[in-house]
Amino acid sequence: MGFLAAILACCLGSAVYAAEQKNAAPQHDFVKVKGTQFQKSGKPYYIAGTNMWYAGYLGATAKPGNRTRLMKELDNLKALGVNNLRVLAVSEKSDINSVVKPATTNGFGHYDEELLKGLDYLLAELAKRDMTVVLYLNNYWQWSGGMSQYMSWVDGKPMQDPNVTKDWEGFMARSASFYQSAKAQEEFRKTVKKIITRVNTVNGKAYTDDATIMSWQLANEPRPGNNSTTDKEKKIYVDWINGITGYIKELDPHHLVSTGSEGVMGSVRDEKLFIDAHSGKNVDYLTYHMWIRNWGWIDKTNFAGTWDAGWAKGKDYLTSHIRIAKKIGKPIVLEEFGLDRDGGAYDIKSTTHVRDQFYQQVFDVLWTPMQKGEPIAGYNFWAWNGSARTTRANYWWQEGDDLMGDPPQEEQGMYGIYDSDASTVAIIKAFNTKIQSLNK
Ligand code: IFL
Repeated sequence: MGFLAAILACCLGSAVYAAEQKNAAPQHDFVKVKGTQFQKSGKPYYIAGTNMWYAGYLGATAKPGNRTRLMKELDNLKALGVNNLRVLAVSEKSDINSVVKPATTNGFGHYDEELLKGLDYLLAELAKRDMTVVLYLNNYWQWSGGMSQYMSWVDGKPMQDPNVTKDWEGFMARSASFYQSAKAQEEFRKTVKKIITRVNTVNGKAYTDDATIMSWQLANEPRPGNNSTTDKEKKIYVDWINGITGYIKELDPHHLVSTGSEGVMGSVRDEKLFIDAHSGKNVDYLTYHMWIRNWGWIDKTNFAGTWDAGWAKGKDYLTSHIRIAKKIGKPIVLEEFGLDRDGGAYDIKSTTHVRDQFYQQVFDVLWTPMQKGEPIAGYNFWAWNGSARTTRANYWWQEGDDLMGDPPQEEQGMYGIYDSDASTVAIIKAFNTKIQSLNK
């Protein structure tokens, strides 16, 4: 204990001081941005990560919690060299089919404490394994309620399931109306505050002091609107990002803040908008996602015939965003990408030859700039299904089923990696070993 600390201990009372010391993470343990890279404990910190949106759910004591499974999954991921998870922090209750049930928030101000304790448990278990987590606080898509459920609570109109209506344009406009709703923003800020200022019931740490949290993320894939987004709506979106990131930094100045954006494709294909959305002083790094099949660049029923042209676009998307990050002078993380099993099958027994090739090619593209110290700071694949299994003949999730990386708005087994997908897992492990060699 230094001289100043000794005086403090004397003046504050040693018990209080000791408690504060226990809770306060030393500054250098937080993941920080240095130039266009991350650092942790004074060393480079490249992300070798996965998406596991449901990891907090598994931490709950009662169903859908499954702590035994959670620990097994974390051990498996650790053994694969995974050092970071991207996880949903909070969900909103909705009655439509494609939304996960139960939810953290059951109407404005009504939180499910058991699910929040699940998040506490997850953080405590990640800390034991020296892993970090990106926690997103909302969702542009419906599978966790998200922005459109906020709007339903605001105006009382029922949430529309775009899986049923097929009106994705209408759905996106509804989600984006969230940015303009004073009531939705007021309630969102309350929830953000509730989560960020929480004290972990498992290990006693204030979330604000917990270096296990790498970043607060505004939402999963926030977009400015649908394909008819106006300039005015683009400005509203950028203003929203600047406002809410500033609010988060006021609550918690130590943690990084990110948007969860898909990149230019999630910015109505407007590169300037993507740049504007990530140039604010409280956005610490850029995020992007690469969805080669969702965006129609390849056809899952004709991989052979569409691969070359589709992959050319994918590769360009990967590298062009690293250039954008360089221009802005911040790190960037490829925090989602994935591909179907062969032929677009969902069955766990189907092959994954093209997916394996795709993962390898993505990793090869990332590795060269990583080695050169360019702004690409890591990746999270989408997603970890681990030991989850579906018994549904139609592959659609129902309440009570195993939770897996494929969320309830999509067929179970579509993009997620099972622990039995040995060839894909081996490719991931090999790349993670290379990445970890940089973290020294
Ligand atoms: O499941 C989807 C998820 O909502 C997302 N991006 C794409 C995933 C696969 O379609 O964030």
